[in-house]
Amino acid sequence: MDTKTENPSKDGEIGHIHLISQMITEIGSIFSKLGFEIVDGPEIETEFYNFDALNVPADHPARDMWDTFWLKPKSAGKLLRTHTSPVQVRYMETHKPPFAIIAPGKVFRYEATDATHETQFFQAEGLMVGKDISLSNMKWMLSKFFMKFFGKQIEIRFRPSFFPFVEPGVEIDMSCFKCEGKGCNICKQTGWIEIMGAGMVHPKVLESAGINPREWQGFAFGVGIERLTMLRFGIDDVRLFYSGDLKFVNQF
Ligand code: 2U9
Repeated sequence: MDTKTENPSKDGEIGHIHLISQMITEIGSIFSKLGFEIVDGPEIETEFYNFDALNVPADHPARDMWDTFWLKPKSAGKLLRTHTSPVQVRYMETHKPPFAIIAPGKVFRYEATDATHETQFFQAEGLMVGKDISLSNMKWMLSKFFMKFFGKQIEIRFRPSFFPFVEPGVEIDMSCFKCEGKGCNICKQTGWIEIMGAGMVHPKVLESAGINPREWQGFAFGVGIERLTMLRFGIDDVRLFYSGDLKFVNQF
């Protein structure tokens, strides 16, 4: 063997793409085929893009929905984004409707970790703005997404909910992909699984990004990528993704 040209770094096993990265790619590809453009933006954001532009005023109790990491000094108004919505606000400011975008990305919440909460996690948020867009358009779109992601027909249902940036706001349940509604341990015997939040974009949010809400409407939704992945693969603790345990990572 010619020892001079031997490359020890080529020996042994090579790594592979982390499960969450695989899922981000897959989610992006499903929505691309549905006509959505994939967009991204900064992880350090301003209070304006993360909160004010989304109809979450300072000193309003709604802000308490997001436990925020502020950069010092807090008075400078910089933070780690608590959702990827600011990406979509920036997009709306610079693009004319109609459009459909999906913003996957890392978000941060200043809260205690447990089996279903991490201080850093990934979200995908979608936004479609056009003429006469309604919640039925969203229901069709999301049903297609779930069918492709879980590989089978899935029913979805809406329950009324509140998020400051949408009106009306809904919480979305999917029919249990495991028992198909009969009741099992995954859906806690209900046949339904809470999976995402969504709604019609609040007129104030469109307006603050320079879009006339009397002319254009839009739906928006947000989903946790780890949560989707845990359901699909039957993973019971979100902390496993980032534990660095190769016995876990190498299964996917
Ligand atoms: C714009 C306007 C509206 C995005 C939305 C939710 C409801 C929601 C959560 C799901 C689980 C966050 O990851 S999570 O904790 N999200 O419930 N997200 S409506 O609404 C938008 C986004 C952008 C401009």
